[in-house]
Amino acid sequence: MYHLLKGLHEYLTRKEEFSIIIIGLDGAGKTTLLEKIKTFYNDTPGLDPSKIGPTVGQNMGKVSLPSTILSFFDLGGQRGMRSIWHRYYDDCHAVVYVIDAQDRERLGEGWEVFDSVLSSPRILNVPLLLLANKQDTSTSMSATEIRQDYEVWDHHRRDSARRRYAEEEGEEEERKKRRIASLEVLGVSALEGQGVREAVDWLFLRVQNSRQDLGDRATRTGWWSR
Ligand SMILES: Nc1nc2c(ncn2[C@@H]2O[C@H](COP(=O)(O)OP(=O)(O)O)[C@@H](O)[C@H]2O)c(=O)[nH]1
Ligand SMILES: [Mg+2]
Repeated sequence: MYHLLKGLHEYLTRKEEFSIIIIGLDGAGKTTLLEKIKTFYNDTPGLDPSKIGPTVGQNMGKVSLPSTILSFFDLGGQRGMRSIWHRYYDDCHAVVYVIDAQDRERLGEGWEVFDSVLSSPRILNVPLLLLANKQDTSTSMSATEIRQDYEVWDHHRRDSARRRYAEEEGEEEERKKRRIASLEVLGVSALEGQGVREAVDWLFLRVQNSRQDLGDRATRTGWWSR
């Protein structure tokens, strides 16, 4: 009887788990963001920013919210590591792309990598959040400026592709355009925490809402939680 009741209790109080990947160029602030999320939501605080070195492989952090667990995977952003991002695409429920809003010199490189993420059909219907990080610095671009910068960059890319191949845009481009139009861009400071709760709230709501669309993704247990 005890086991039956225990089982029933576990079943009724079980939390749904969603996996969220945090990607972006190296130095964008992904690990600092993950550690800040841990500090805000968990009893044990995350690492102090002064203790964070370049990420080799992945870092993981779980956050427990009402009826939901969000598992964040911070993936290394160096060139060599970007090639493994796609392995996480099939099992993730949301994607966070972090951009360093202060580093104007690397914005183009950041957009190229962002563009390749947007082009991946496997995360086409997964909520995507663009974070303009380092808002605490006086020289950073705002979320609105970051969105505009990406739109201008994307416009140039499409223009030059059209000129080079002299052809009409295909279905993939149309999909990408729709995705960009509905893209959420938020300004944050991973270091000081400004905007971080809003970003987690957005993710929480979006993974709940897109649960039906994603169907089996939500109920399937990812290989990482085995
Ligand atoms: N000023 C400022 N610096 C940040 C912020 N987030 C990260 N950094 C700094 O940017 C550098 C790279 O951060 P890290 O989290 O290791 O980036 P990652 O390679 O994307 O994981 C470190 O020196 C961080 O302290 C932020 O919001 N504001
Ligand atoms: Mg890192």
